[in-house]
Amino acid sequence: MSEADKFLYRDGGKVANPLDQADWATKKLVWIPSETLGFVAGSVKEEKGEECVVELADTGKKVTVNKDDIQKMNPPKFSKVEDMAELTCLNEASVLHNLKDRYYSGLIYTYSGLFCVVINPYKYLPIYSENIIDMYRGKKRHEMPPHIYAITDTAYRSMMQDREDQSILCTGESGAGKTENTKKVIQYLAHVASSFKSKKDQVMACNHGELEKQLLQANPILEAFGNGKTVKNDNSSRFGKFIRINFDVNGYIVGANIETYLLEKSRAIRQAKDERAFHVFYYMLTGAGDKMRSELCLEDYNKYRFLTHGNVTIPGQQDRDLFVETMDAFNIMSIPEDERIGLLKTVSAVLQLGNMSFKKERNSDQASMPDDTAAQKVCHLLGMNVTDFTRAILSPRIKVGRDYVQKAQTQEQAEFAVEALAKASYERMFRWLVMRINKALDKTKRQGASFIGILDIAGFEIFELNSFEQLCINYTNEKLQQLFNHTMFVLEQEEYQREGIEWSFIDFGLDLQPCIDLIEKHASPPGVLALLDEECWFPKATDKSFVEKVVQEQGNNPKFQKPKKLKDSADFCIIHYAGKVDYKADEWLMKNMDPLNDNVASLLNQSTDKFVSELWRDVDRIVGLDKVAGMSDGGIHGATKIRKGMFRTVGQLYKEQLSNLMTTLRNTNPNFVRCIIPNHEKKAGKLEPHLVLDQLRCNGVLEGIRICRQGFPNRIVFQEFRQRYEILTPSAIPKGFMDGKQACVLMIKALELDSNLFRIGQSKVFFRAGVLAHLEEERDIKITDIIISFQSWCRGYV
Ligand code: AD9
Ligand code: MG
Repeated sequence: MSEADKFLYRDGGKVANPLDQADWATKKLVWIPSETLGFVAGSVKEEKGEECVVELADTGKKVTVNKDDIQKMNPPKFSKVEDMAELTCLNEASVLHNLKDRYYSGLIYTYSGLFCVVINPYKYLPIYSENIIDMYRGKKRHEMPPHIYAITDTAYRSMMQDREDQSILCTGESGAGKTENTKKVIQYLAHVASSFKSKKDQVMACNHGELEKQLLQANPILEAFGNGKTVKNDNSSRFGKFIRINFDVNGYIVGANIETYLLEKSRAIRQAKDERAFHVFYYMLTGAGDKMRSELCLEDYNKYRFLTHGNVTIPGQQDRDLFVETMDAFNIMSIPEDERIGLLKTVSAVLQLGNMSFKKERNSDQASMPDDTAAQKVCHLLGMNVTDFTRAILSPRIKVGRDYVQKAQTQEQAEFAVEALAKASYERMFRWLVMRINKALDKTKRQGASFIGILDIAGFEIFELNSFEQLCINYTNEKLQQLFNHTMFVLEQEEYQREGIEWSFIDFGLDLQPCIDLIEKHASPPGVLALLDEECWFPKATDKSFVEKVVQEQGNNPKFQKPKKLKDSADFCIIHYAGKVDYKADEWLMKNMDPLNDNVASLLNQSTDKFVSELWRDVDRIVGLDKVAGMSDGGIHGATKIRKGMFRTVGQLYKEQLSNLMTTLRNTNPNFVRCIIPNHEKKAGKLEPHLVLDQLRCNGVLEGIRICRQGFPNRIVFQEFRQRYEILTPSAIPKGFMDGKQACVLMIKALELDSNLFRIGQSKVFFRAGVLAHLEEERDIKITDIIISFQSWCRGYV
């Protein structure tokens, strides 16, 4: 047995001991809810109407519980089962128990029907080497233990065989392992696709090698600029991404493309306690040599106001080395020196913007800037004239009616403008970087025959109070869950049709539509995002007037709940499929408008620095309108009347991006990977049951089981059914040969099952949830009887 095997195979696939099996049947083992452990095992001693007396397995204590709270335990042969869809007793307790059992044995991947569930091990496991990749290559899912490689290989093979585009969707809460698993998918594909090299194909192979290297290097670059330390994860992705890898008809990678979503740009200017800004800030400040330091006007950590907590380090991480690695990655990506410096200058300028400080003038509300050292540095880095820049911040030209007037700003407005500028610069730089990476990854310009897309995006977020960012991410997850439910519905339906059985399966995807409508519907009545947009166009609107509109339009929507009149409490509540979420609408108008001082934007557009002017190239499209949002009177920092249709809100842009993503995903065969965080202490070998249960609820695994139970979740091929259960119907089948289906029909008749409990298909018998478990129990009782009589026969014989 290799070192990796024990992290892949369950106890060498041991067959359950028949005595254990008998024990399970006679003791009537069940799970009952426990506050600390999720569920505890017990044995049913007595049944009294709606209640049962259960003896707890660990303490021997007897408790009385309601029958509805009891969940049946699976027979021991299902111990650490690789696909939980096979469980005869398909319930929450068994799913949790199985995941936990496997996790404590070092088995982090488990299937649950269409899902692959993975629990973060928080330690190195030897299961990601090239040897392991080779083991998984070309194997069918059931031939190998569960693994992200198995999912990837299945996707790759289906793509090659059926010419159908594929997607792999990783979701989960922060720190659950989405990004790590995404990287493994790419590692697998890069390895498998480049192994196609043949001697005569060397020129191509060479190109492929380079492309794959670049593909693998895209991640460290994106992580340097888009990840940061949070309290939950030292390497938390502060953006979502969809990586699309294109393949030609031979299975070679011909190119790739990355789309990113919702970068948390506010991290560039402010960080919570124990958190960091984006990694690149620290890499740059620690790693830059003297020459670069002066070129970039770098200062000490504690000189920057935007680095809220100075130099926060990450245990075990060398920012200096990572700076070198990032620069190497740029090299491999063929991003030349001048572009690298351009990027870093922008990073430095973002930091420097935070050091511009304003004061209120003594005799008026006007802001002044007593010291322009920081402004000079900003202008040096960004190629602007410092007088123009200062004027643009302190007294920009604003359109009033048909004329432009110069409007002095208050201290608050000037500070706001600078922060908005810093965030916008960082975001634009990130977008440019993604564009640049895409240019490198797509240089063959060859349209692939088909693709595999990998989505790494945050799962449902339910905090005490939730803001606009959570609404966007929860809206995304609502749509992804709808896709899952619908896929499951389609696949089940196809299976039932193939087997020619009667069915009336409901499309549970439809269940989610009311909540999705509540968020995204355009009109009659308009949803939350549309109402937010409407308020943004409305002069003098406030977050409060927005909430009033939502309540007015959606107050009676069953997925919506009005605010409770409590201080500091939520403004409204949306009933997402993962649970009730309280939203607080503070700053939503501002977040949705994302206003920017267009005077500064125009200066940047005309920057003497080629890189900077390119970042702001499109600026004419968003400014020069009446938008001068931001900085005049009234409303949200005075968005003066804005011409509708010219300016796009954050909500609108995201809705459109998500809609494109969903269209792409709907045209693929989706593979769902649910990442689970086992505890919030980043500890290996510790699983908190309730934390895991909550996630199973949010990520649809439990919902999947509920849906399964509406149909015929257990299915068994005729031959196996006969082999296993003929013992229950010894005289049903006449001697001699009999066709499998016919034999099953006779057996089922002899079992006297209600006709609603089963369907007989072309190759399998289908059962409602729990029926097979019952047959299994009966079989065990029969076997126990046989064993007991055999034992007494032996004794008599002796
Ligand atoms: V976030 O939403 O971006 O904050 P992710 O992406 O879900 O989050 P990530 O993949 O970054 O989480 O994993 C968090 C940490 O858990 C990693 O930095 C690793 O230290 C650890 N981890 C996750 N998966 C594995 C694994 N399969 N093997 C070993 C792992 N360590
Ligand atoms: Mg991540």
